[in-house]
Amino acid sequence: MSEKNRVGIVCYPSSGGSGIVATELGLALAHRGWEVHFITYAQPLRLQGFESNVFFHEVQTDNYPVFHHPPYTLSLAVKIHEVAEAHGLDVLHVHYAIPHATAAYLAKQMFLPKRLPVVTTLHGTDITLVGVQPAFHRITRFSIEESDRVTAVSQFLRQKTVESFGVEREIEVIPNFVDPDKFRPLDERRLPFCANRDEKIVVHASNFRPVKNIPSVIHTFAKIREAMPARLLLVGDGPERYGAQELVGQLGLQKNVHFLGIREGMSDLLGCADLYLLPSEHESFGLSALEAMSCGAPVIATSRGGTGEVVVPGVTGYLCDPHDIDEMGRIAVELLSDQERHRLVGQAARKRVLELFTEDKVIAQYEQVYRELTGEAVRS
Ligand code: GMT
Repeated sequence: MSEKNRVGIVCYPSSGGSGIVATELGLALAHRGWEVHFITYAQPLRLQGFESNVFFHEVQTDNYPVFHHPPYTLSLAVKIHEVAEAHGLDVLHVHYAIPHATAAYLAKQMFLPKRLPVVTTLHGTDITLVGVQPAFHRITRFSIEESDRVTAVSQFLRQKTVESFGVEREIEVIPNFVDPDKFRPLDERRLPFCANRDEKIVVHASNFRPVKNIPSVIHTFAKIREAMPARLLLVGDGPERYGAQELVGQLGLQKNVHFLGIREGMSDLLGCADLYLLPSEHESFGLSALEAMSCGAPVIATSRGGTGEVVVPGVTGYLCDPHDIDEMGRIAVELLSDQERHRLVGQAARKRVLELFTEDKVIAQYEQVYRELTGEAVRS
């Protein structure tokens, strides 16, 4: 490749799944020779250290007494325009519709008559919880319609977008992915600092929002704890954390539940998990469950949403009503008590990841979208 392909990536930098997918995508593209420009308000969580071909452009916004809120969308549009102009972006890929697809539209108009092709990836709550609100519905629909290409992380989310917004344009499904060399089963079971050898390790990671239904994680763990020695490791932080701590106290589980906060290095932690719990109210894909599966850890996930496209129930994991604690507790205890069954489910989970959701397979799909969109501009 004589000259590099250049992509701008807009995402939320926090621990949510959309930011993680966007960051891992950018890093993978950089490893394939792309020049990657992250544009967001803080350094993305998984963007650690210095990588060649990777640049981070911080969006700063100013406030003024007449504004009730700092106008982030406008500052983002300005930064996108600035980066596109200075670095000659071939394509701009925004993750999470609100307000990123809208800022992209503005930047694209400002860039005329030069071309700035925009790909929007829908991740889940941007459609199911935020975009559908009356205050955002019209602009979400408009921004989706105006993007040059739109992808969604599951068939479920594609369908939801069509139903909720009546959009008629094509939406392509490109699933979440993992690097299976990074997220892999450990050769030898390493115990997290806090656990004893006879204890089962149960893990949940999220942004602790109501949609994650943390009480079901804790109640299911309580069922497991009644049957065997076990620890629950909770990774992440968010508005439900205090409530979760209170519930842990009420159930007398303080010694068995650890709140680890927002962490990098999930691959190491998931490598020692015996079980991963994701009983969300709904989940458009469930990236963290995929990462656990890649590590060979069986998952019990919500049956609501797109998780059925990730987990084959009873084979590579389990899908349950997220409020059916008895059912989740029963499945967890049976699985954790049956070493052979546990091994088979973990192996099947890893196999499914290798077949369908590896970084190589999925990045190639995004590159194909960029190529189709830009014609000659993006080189193979
Ligand atoms: O729910 C989260 O963890 C955050 C949210 C986000 O947008 O940052 O995650 C959504 O995007 C992930 C990556 O595509 C998906 O794997 C999650 O399923 C999705 N969350 C929901 O649908 C609730």
